[in-house]
This record gives sequence, C-alpha cells and structure tokens, in this order.
Amino acid sequence: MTRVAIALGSNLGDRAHYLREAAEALRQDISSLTLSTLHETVPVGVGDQPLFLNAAAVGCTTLAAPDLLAALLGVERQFGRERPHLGAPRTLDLDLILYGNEVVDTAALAVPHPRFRERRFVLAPLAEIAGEWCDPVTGRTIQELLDLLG
Ligand code: PH2
Ligand code: MG
Ligand code: MG
Repeated sequence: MTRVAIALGSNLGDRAHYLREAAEALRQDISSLTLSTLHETVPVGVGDQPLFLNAAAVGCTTLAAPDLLAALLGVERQFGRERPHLGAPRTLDLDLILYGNEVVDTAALAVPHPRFRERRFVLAPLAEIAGEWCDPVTGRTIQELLDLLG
C-alpha cells in the first residue's frame, strides 16, 4: 500500500458537487480516503477565469503511479472534463501530488508534482490533512512549505 496525495480543483458548474463526488469516486482505488475542506481560491496563471474551489485528498492505494494517474484522468472524464486548450476552465482537475516517498520524472508522469511547492491552493488544503508529510525532494513538510509562502 502506498500513501498518496491528490489535489482537486474545479471552476466550472457545480464546483462543490464535482469535488465531493470525485472524492467518492476515488474511493474505488484509494482506501481510507480523507478529504480536506473546500477552499475558494483566485485563479493562478490562467488569466481571467471564474474562482476555483480547491481541496486535497489523502489515502492509500495498491495501484502503481501510472495506473493511479490513469484512474484520475478517468474520474475527470466521468465528471465532464474537457480540454479545449491548456489552462481552460474545468469541471474537475485531479492532480497527483505525492506518491509515497517516490520521485518520478518521466514524460508521462512527474511526482512530486513539479509546481506544488509554490501553490497555496494545493498546500493549504493538503496541510489540513497531511501537514506532517515530508516532500521527498526538499525534505520539508507540507506545513513548512505552506509557511514558506508567507
Ligand atoms: N489550477 C491550475 C492553474 N491555476 N488556480 C487555482 N486557484 N486553482 C487551481 O486548481 C488551479 C489554478 C492548473 O491546473
Ligand atoms: Mg492542475
Ligand atoms: Mg491536471
């Protein structure tokens, strides 16, 4: 079993519904899943868009990282995710942030997520449910990474 952290985001349609239902769908592949509270956040780096709801989920899986990634993309599709262009508003975005202590950097998959350390919208919800988790690249905990953002 591997402990995993997922970031959830939505800024299109019934955002809270998508996040809560996605978390339920993830239980199929992730046991003992804990969902953070939902945070309303200003869009970062994608221009003028509707506000996001963001959350984080933590649990344990027997899936290998690429299979978990495929499962996340499947749940995104299940909830109507379309990709008309990069950074487009979305019903549901599920990003794999941490996969145990593993560091993977291939064309298909990068974990830890390469930009999560700068993203308050990922760190703030994740700190609620896994503040003690150590980033295997920097050795800092999620709470420390969040505090560094000031
Ligand atoms: N996701 C992005 C880019 N910008 N901004 C917020 N507030 N929340 C997000 O989930 C988000 C973003 C790329 O996936
Ligand atoms: Mg994303
Ligand atoms: Mg994504």
